[in-house]
Amino acid sequence: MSTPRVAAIHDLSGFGRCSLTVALPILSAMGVQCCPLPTAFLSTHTGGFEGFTFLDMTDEMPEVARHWASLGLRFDAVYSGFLGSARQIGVVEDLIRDFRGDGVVVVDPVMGDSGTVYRTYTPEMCAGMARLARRADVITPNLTEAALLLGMPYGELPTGEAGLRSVVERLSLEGRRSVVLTGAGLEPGATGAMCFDASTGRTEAVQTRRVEQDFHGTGDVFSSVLTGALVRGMSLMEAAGEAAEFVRACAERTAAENLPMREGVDFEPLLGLLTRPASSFSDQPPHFQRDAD
Ligand code: PXL
Repeated sequence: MSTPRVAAIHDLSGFGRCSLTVALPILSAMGVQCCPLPTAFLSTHTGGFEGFTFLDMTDEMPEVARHWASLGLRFDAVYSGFLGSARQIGVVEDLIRDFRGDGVVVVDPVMGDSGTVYRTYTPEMCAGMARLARRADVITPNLTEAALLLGMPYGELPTGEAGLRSVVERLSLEGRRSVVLTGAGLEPGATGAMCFDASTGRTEAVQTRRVEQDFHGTGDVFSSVLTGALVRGMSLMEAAGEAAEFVRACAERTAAENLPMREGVDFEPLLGLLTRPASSFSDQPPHFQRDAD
């Protein structure tokens, strides 16, 4: 199998582990080539830091797309996340049209968390994100983003297993789009995702132990593992299970270390969990060079 290739359309934040600084190492560890297309360059992410810089890359993005098209590039997935301007919605729609081919389109409709919209997101951007999400094969909203996509107040989102099932089914565009709703716990002490798989028409939950502390960027970690697993041929449910377990392992480790929430999860030492041993890439036994006697 040739190395799968993903176009990753997210911001690059210098400090605070999210978006591209998460997607690049995770996809690489999974044996997937990650081609970054930054939507903005920030000194840090916008959650919990004051005075961050923000360089909007909107004008550069169509130029990158033009060059990629001239090279005849194709991607096994187009994977988008945090966007830097309302105008980028149209740019990403064009990118999806031009590069989706037979690949999968994963849109993480990044807009907010814990009932609050992120600082740089305007109502126009949120409306645009809902439009962009219509082009996706798979969307990965958290509960806040699900409420925004459904146009309902966060506090009125249905809860419990039946409620969460109804949310993903309503978000599925009558069964045409897969939905992985993150941060969906079915009982105290559990968390995970409620998933609607458009290829089977089934709704199922994946659950794991909940780490009580929240960390920045876990949605990006989750969606990056999910995208890598999908392009490596896993089913949606298997991919969601991998993503949920990796996020849990990262959050457990980070909670034990008492790191500040805004620094994200300390995932780097755990990247090996996503990598198959090098020997599994070969049917030859390892060859050792011996010194001549
Ligand atoms: O993790 C989502 C995210 C991505 N990128 C930037 C952010 C956030 C959330 O705050 O600020 C720049």
